[in-house]
Amino acid sequence: MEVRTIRSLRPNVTREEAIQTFTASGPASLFWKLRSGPLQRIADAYIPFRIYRVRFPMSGAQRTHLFALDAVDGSLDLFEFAAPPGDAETVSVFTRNNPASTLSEARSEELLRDKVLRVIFQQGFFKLRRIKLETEQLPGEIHLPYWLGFYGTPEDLRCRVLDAVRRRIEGAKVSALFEQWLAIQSVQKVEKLPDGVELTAGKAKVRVTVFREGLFRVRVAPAGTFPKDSSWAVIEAPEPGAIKIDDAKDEVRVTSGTTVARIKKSPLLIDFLRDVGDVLVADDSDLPMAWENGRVRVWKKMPADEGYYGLGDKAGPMNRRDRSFTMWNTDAFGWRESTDPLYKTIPFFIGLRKGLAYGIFFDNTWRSSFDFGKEGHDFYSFGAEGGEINYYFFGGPTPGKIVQDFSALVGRTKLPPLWTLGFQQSRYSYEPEERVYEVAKTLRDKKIPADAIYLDIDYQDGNAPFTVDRKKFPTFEKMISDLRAQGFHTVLITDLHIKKNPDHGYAPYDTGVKDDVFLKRADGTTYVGPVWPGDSVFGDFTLSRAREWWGGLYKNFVDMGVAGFWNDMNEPAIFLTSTKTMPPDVRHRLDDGTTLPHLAIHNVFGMENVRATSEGLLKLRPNERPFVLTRAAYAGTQRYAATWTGDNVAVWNHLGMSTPMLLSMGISGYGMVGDDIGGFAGTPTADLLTRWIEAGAFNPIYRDHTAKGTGDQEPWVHGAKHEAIRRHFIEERYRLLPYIYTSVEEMTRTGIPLMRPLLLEYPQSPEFFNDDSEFMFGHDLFVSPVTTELQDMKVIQLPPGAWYDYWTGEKSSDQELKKLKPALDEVPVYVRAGAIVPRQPLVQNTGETPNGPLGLRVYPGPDCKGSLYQDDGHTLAYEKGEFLRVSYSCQVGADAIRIVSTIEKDSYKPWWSAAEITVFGIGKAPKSVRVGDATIHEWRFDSAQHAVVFTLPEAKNSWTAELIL
Ligand code: MIG
Repeated sequence: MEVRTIRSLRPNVTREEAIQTFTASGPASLFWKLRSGPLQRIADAYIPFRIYRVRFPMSGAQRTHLFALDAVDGSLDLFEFAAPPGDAETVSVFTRNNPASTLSEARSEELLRDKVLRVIFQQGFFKLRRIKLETEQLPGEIHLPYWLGFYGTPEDLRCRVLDAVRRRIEGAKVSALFEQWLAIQSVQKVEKLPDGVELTAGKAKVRVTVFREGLFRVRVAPAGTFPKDSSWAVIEAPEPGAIKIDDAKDEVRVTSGTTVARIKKSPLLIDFLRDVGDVLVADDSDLPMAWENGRVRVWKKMPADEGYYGLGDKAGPMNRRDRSFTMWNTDAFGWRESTDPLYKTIPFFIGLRKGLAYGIFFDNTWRSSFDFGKEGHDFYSFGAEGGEINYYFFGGPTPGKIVQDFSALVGRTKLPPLWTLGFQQSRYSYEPEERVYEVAKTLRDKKIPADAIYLDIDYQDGNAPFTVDRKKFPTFEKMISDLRAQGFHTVLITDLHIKKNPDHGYAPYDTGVKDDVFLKRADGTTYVGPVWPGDSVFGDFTLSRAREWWGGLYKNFVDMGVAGFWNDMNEPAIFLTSTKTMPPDVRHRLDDGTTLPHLAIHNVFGMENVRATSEGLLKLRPNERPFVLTRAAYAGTQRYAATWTGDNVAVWNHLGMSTPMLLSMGISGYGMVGDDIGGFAGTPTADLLTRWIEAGAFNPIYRDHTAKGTGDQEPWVHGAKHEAIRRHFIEERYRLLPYIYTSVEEMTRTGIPLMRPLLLEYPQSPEFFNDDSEFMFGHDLFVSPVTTELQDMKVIQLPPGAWYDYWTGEKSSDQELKKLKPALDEVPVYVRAGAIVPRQPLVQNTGETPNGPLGLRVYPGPDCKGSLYQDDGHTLAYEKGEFLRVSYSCQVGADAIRIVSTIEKDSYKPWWSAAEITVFGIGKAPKSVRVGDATIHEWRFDSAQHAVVFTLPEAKNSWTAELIL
């Protein structure tokens, strides 16, 4: 029999129905009976709680699994004993709401139950007065296919087990809780606005307006009054352009460009369509928009073939379908696939079917949630615990256009300093001073290129931000300038918590008190919370003057020549409290004199913190590009800071998870992103660190970082063989910098990230939509990092078109299936036929002038082109037009290949004047090589690489070269 998932939020189910469905649900003698809290008002809720022994046929191992019904979203969740009960074992919990790390050990089933209960209830979803737990060991033994025991990430495992269980449980019919949602009613009145329509439905008003062509906005005021319009994310002003409104009896249509909003009147339902008729997304007629007690929610139909991509740093597969997520910025040490929420809130996603794409940005900063099919199979939903129904709809039509439009709406990454694209070395913590010098020297002695060294919290005096521990760092200023002289940029951590340290001449505290910029509670007292320095106070970052105060704190470090700053813990993370953050009665002040509760500001607090840092640095060094690294973010934070994915773990699975997470960040507008190379928690094995350094060479931010107490993790730690491989990939990164920097500059103008999921480049090829392990690095490189220690065959399906092997130059045929066993020193990388890739001679850091010609690798193919952007790499002179831009193209004829270089802008003098050109895919030596009108003789044919190589001594002006075949 079928396990019915629940429309728990469906407005029209009665309490009686609910209870009935539940009691009819088969062998439900195991349950938790929940009463009280928000649930008691509605219905008694039962959570079936069942234990199964699962046998894995291949190993013969038995495991005990426990399935529970999650009363929040009505899903089945799996709790797994990793070893048979009785032993000292690990318990893994795969559920939506439980940070798995809180359940790391349990010795018996009793303990497990106890812990599960505690964890679920600690999440604050239920406030229980009484829990009744009845248990019975079910005799059932489920046989699951062998792969469950061996392959697959926990998230995979979870999905598959759930599937298996859904198919096997007899008579189980589950249903859960119903809240009294008030659904929107029928439209009584339609008013035309200059940019759209305002609809009256009962007491509620709904505005459907056009923001930009093909970009709509929906706002709902349940009681009929729209609050003041404001957003932390949106930076564009509306420019609706031409719109068309058709008000018919049953529906109103608002058309902008080729996108139509169709509002059905009874009840009010909003659909978005292409003007040719394709429905992009439609409200579910059983589930109109609704609200309850301050909460708001929107449901949409979920076609069987639609996937959902985006949502920022959510873990697990890029396609969010069949999962649900919470947005509540959280310090999530040692997160895994199932951990949610994580550090960031980017409430934006793309819905994608073959040939049809749209985007939705739910601009609501409260704790919000997105459910893509856990609640029901044919609808999805999003909503928040407070605030407005306020979402933007992007009509696309392509995923690329949606990413462009979304990133324009919330702001794009600013051009970063070039050094931040180099290799960065970090750990928690390099101390004392001698160790920092030693790490820097070793990198240089071993000729491992690097640009940055990070100092984590231990350089500070008692962990108080903006101080220096002079015992460990007696000549701190000299160290910074010595490092600088060796080509290292120093990045200092400066967390947002200010030590509560009155009467000690601690300026950050004293000036903050004097300026009244610290956060207060509802009763007017300053909020004090324990973090690294002990009792701490916090800037009220939603106030301009608090941001200015904070920005000014950087003066001393900036004067010392510190290059960049790292704002950690800004979720905000608070110790010794079960919520891990500030209490809800903290009041955030706004410039207009009003305040907002923490629940409304929590998710943007980190963003306003790094905004203060970035704006402060710009003020202190007006002609330098700031570099700030943040952990927490809301949509749009890329305007102020780069980011990383927080505290990952030094295990293979995390290396695998890094790709879909970084890709998801990229399509969520956040392109300057990396993860802790090698893993933060734990110590990587030699092979793992090597593979991670290989993969990281093709990530936007390339930073090796690890936790306190772990083994050393610098590239040289595992002996000569590993060191050589790692050096090789770091060197390749540096050789590719002209291509990388050009792609990053493109990202600042278009929002298209450096690291791109295949769906962005191939939206007509659904077979690539869910590719979580491969990606495009820039427009032309296809990268397939090795993220497993298994020696299995790696099968790579190349995307449409012909490709060249990046390492050997060998050309593959169209749509070739590659079957490879990459050795430890190999990463499959392919170049699109039709690419021209600029490169440079090796340097040890980006401050070093490359010695030699610009490299141009030409890969003949259709639509053959490339470009190069260069500037001084660190000032804002580029904003005044001081840059070089060159575009390249090639035409492939039957008996000639022509390569053209066109200078588009030459207001910056690059380091090169010569260019070395390598043309791949040439079967035999050409008859001649011509540059302009002249035939040249200095060229060579590389028969192994099927390439012709020649140098243009003067390549700074536009030129044309031709291979006569
Ligand atoms: O609670 O500053 O994610 O990168 O090394 C730990 C010490 C605080 C967490 C960050 C990590 C950093 C560490 N921090």
